[in-house]
Amino acid sequence: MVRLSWIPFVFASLSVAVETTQHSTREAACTVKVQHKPWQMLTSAERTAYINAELCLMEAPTRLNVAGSKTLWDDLQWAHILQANVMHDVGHFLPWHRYFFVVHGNLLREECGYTGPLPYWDETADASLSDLSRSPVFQNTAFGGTGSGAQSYITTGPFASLALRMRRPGQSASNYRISRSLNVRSLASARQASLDACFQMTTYTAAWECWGGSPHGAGHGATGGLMVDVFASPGDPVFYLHHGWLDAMWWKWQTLDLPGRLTDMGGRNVPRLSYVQRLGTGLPGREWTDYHGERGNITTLNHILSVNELAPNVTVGNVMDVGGSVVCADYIFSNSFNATINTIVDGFMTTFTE
Ligand SMILES: *[C@@H]1O[C@H](CO)[C@@H](O)[C@H](O)[C@H]1NC(C)=O
Ligand SMILES: *[C@@H]1O[C@H](CO)[C@@H](O)[C@H](O)[C@H]1NC(C)=O
Ligand SMILES: *[C@@H]1O[C@H](CO)[C@@H](O)[C@H](O)[C@H]1NC(C)=O
Ligand SMILES: [Cu+2]
Repeated sequence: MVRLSWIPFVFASLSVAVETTQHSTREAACTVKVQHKPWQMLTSAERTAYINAELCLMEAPTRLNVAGSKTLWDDLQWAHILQANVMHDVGHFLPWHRYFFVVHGNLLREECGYTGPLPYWDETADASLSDLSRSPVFQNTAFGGTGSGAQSYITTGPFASLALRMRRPGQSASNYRISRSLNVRSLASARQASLDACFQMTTYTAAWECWGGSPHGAGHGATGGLMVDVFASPGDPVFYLHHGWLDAMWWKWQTLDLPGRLTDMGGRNVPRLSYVQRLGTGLPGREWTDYHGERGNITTLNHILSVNELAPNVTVGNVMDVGGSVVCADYIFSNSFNATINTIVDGFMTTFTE
């Protein structure tokens, strides 16, 4: 069973070809926006199409050809494994995971012909369930259920026999599978009180650490197993649903103060030593922290986001606007989420006027 110290982390959305050169990023315009939509709001036909597209990605041949990788699924997981000590515990945590979500969605479209919405997990809605196995996410026709046995491997759903191969930087694992340990308790940090604290932050520098704390821990902790592995969690397709939700929260926060929050960036650029010591990796090398002219220990809009060779490098500035050419998406929020947010926003509006 995988058990690692869980530290707040991040994630993200979709789009259109971006060509980068050393000095400029030329982007195609955003013409057709992709919907980022709660899994709970997808029709059953849309759910089936998404699951089938994920299964296709899990069979698609590797593009990275790194040791041990056979499929694009391995490649995506590898990009996250390799950069676990680069893009966690830092200001670019949210932008990096937004871009990772986008790249995953683009691969579904390019490689598997997927045309539907990109789902996220409305964790606030599921936080009030008595048992997480009742969630629409964890049904046998969706992502399957909890794990069992010594390894806590899942035994139900379309991904029960998925062979995973990547686990830690510098090593490939002998095949393993998705482990889970569903528990609704961890979704308490997706409840209104927890979101409330983050929505009230007035600067990105304060907000990212809040989003990277309790809300980020919610879906990772509630799914358990592989999802609490800071390196290899994208092996479980629920990872994208969870980070899509976290990204929806960040985007909702951004929209509460536009256009200012399209350029509000900050936070440390390099993880704390204590964080990387827990990971056992050491600090990221200069190739990740001091490139393309960016210097210092503060994340800026010029910071480069890389998913290895799976997609072009972009900058943090390129992904700040969900309606921009790199992400090119529309976030769809449920009625129940809107009600939660309205309560929060009304709450602090009242505070301001008192
Ligand atoms: C970066 O800044 C953070 C505080 O914001 C500090 O904890 C960390 O040690 C710094 N890292 C480096 C490499 O300067
Ligand atoms: C993307 O960024 C990474 C990290 O700085 C760098 O190593 C890589 O060479 C860049 N790739 C391209 C195509 O510029
Ligand atoms: C949620 O609120 C947004 C505007 O803030 C609105 O566009 C959307 O239609 C609402 N969602 C539902 C399901 O009513
Ligand atoms: Cu991550």
